[in-house]
Amino acid sequence: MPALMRKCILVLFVLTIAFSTMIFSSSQSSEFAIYLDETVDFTHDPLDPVYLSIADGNVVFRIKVKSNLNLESVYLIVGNTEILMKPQLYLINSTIWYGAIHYTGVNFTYYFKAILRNRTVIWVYSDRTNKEFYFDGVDRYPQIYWVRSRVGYEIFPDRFYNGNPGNDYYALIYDNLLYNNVTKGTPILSNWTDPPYLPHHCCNQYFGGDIHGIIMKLDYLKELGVGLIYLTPVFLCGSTHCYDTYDYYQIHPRLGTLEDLHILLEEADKRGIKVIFDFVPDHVGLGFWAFQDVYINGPSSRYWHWFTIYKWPLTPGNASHYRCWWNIGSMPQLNTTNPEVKEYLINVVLHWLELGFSGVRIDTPLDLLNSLEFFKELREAIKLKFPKAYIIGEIWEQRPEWVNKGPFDSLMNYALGSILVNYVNGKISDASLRLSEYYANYSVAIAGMGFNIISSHDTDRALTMVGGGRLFPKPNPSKESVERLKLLSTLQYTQPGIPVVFQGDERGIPGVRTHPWEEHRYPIQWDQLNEEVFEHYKKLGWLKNHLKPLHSSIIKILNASGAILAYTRGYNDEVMVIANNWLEPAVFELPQDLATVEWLILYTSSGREPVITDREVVVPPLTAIVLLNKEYEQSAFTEMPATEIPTTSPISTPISTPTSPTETPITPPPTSTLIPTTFTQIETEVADITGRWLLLAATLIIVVLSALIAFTAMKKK
Ligand SMILES: [Ca+2]
Repeated sequence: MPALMRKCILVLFVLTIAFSTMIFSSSQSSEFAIYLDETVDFTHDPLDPVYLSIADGNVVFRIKVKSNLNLESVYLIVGNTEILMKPQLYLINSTIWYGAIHYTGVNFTYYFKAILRNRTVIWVYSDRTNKEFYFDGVDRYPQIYWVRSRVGYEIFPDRFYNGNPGNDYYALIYDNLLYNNVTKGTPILSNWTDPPYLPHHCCNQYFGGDIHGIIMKLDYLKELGVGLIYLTPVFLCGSTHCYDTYDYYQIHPRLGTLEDLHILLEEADKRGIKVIFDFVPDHVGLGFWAFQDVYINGPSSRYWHWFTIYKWPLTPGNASHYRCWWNIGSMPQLNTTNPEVKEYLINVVLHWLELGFSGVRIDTPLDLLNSLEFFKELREAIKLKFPKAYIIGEIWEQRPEWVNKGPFDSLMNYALGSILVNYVNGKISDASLRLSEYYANYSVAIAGMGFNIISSHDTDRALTMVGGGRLFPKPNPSKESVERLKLLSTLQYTQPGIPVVFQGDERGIPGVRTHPWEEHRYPIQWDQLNEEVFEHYKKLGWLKNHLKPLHSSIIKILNASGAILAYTRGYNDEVMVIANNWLEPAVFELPQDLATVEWLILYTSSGREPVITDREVVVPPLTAIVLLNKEYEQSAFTEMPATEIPTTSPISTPISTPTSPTETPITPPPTSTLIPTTFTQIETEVADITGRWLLLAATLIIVVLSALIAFTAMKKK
C-alpha cells in the first residue's frame, strides 16, 4: 500500500473518530427551540383568555398545535415543575392541549416542551428576546364560582302558577292595547285551563300567574335541584311577556308587590336558590312614563332626547313616527347614547341587585344604538359594587368577543344547545368536532359560567325539538321522542356551566312556537305530568348538584364520530359521558389512558345498561351514560347519598341538607399530574441517543465511500 494512501486512510479514520465524538457530545441534535412570533404551528397568547384564564381557582393554560406535527406529548414548564398537558379539543387541523396549576395571584414566566412521535423535542418560547411567556398574576376576568354547580330554571310568571287570583285583574288595566292607537283590541283575562285565544295568546291573554305562585312552588323547584331562577320581566309593563316596560322601578301589580318580591328572594335564599332578573334596556312600552311625556308635550318634554322621534304629534303604535325595536310600534327604542338615559338604566340594574337579585339577564343587547360601549360601562358599574353578580347577554350565536374579556359573563348559549339538539336528532355526524370548535372559542373560565339554555319562551319546547310534537289539540309524544329528550338533557346537564330548563320542560310538555299561537307558552297544567321525564330531571339535578367534576370548568372532548359523542369532565377525567344517538347499540373504543380505568355507572338516560370492557363501551340505543372513575368514588361527591353510590337511583333516598353550592374554588389538580423531571430527562436522552446512532451510521457510510473513491483514484494514477 502506497504511503500516500496509508496517510489518506489514517486522516479519514481520525476524522471519523472526531466527528463521532462531536455527534455524541452534542446535546442539540434532536432538540430545537421555536418562537411563537415566527411560527404558525403553535398558538398561545398569555393575554388572550382563550389561552390563559383563571377557572376553578386554577390558572388554565391552553396551546393550539397543528396536527401535522404529530405530537406525542406537551409539557407546561413553570420554574422547575413540568406539567403534563392533555389534549382537550380536536379541531380540523389542530389540537388544543390544556394544563393547569393552582392560582396564587403571583406573577411568573413559563414555556412549553413538545415531544414529537419521532422523539424530537421542541422548546416552545414566546420570542427570541424574552424567550419565556409572562403571566402577571392578575385575574382580569374573575369567574363567578357560585354559578358552576347549579341548575337553572326559567320562569315566565304569567304562565307558571297563580298564587293570588286577587291581583289578576291588574293585567287588563295596563295592557298595551289600551295605549296603542294603531293596533286595536281588548286584552283577555282567562282561567288557567282555558284554551289559547287567538291572536291574543302570545301577548295579551293573561292567565294570572304571579310571584306568590313562584313562592308556592319553591319546594317543587328544590326537588328538581334548581339553584338559580331566571325570572323573565316582572316590572310594570303592557303585555304577558313584559318585555315592554312602563316603569323599571315598579313590580307589576298583576305579578305582586315589592313585599312579595322580598319574600320570594328570602324564601329562595333559604333553599339555596338564587334569582336573576330580566332587564330590557333597548326599548320600553307605550305606557312608559317618559314616552307618555313626549307624546303629550312634544319637543318641550324634558325626555324628548330619550327617544328618536321622527314626527310629532306622534301616534302611539305607529313605528314610522319614532324609532322602534325591530320596527314594532308598541316598543319605542330608548336613545341609549344619551348620557342621562344611560345613567338612568345603569341605576335601575344597581337598584335591583341591591335589593337581592344575584344577577341580570339582558334582553337583546346587540340592538342597542351604542351596544358595546353601553355594556362595558354597565359591567364596570355592576362589578364595582357586586363583583359576584352574574351578567348574561341574550346573544344566540357564538360571539366570544362578548364574553372572553367581558362585558358579559355568559351569553344565552343557544348555540351550544343547537349542536346538542342536532346531534340528538341525528342531523350531524361530527358533533365532537362542533363541540370542540365551540369550546375552542371560549376561555375555560367562560365555559365554566355558561348559561346553557336549549329551550325558552322564545323557542319550541325541548321535547318538541326532538320530535315530541304539539301540545294541541292533545299532546302525544312518542316513546322515542321522550328517549331523545332524556338523552338531550343528560348532555345539557353534563356540560360545564349551568343547565337552564324552561318551565315545564321537566314535565314532558311539548309545544311548538308558531306566532301567534305560541303554544309553548301555554300555562303549566299541574295535574298533568310525565313521571318518567320528571324523575329523570330530578336525577340529573342531583348529579349536577353533587358530582364535583361536573362543577369544574373543564370538558375534554374525546375523539369519536358517527353515533357516538363522548367527553370527560374534571381535571383528572373523573367523569366520562358517552352518548349514542342511533336506534341500535354503538361501540365506543376507549382511548388508551381511559381504558385502564375502572368505571362505575352513575346514570344511564334510557335505563338500559352499557357493556364496558377494558377496551370499549357498548352504548345502548338513544342513551347517554354517565360514568365515574372508581378511584374518585369517595371524593367526587359533595355529599354522599345515604345508600351506596347511586348506580341506579341517586335520589331514591331523601337528601338531608339543602344544596348550597360551594363559593370556594374547587380542588386544584393534584400533584399526580406533575411529572417528575427525571422521567422526561430519560425520555429526552433516549431520543437523543437514537438520533446520534443514526448520524454515526451515516458518517461511516460517507467515510467508506470516500475511501473507495480515493483508492480508485490512486489505482488510476
Ligand atoms: Ca294572580
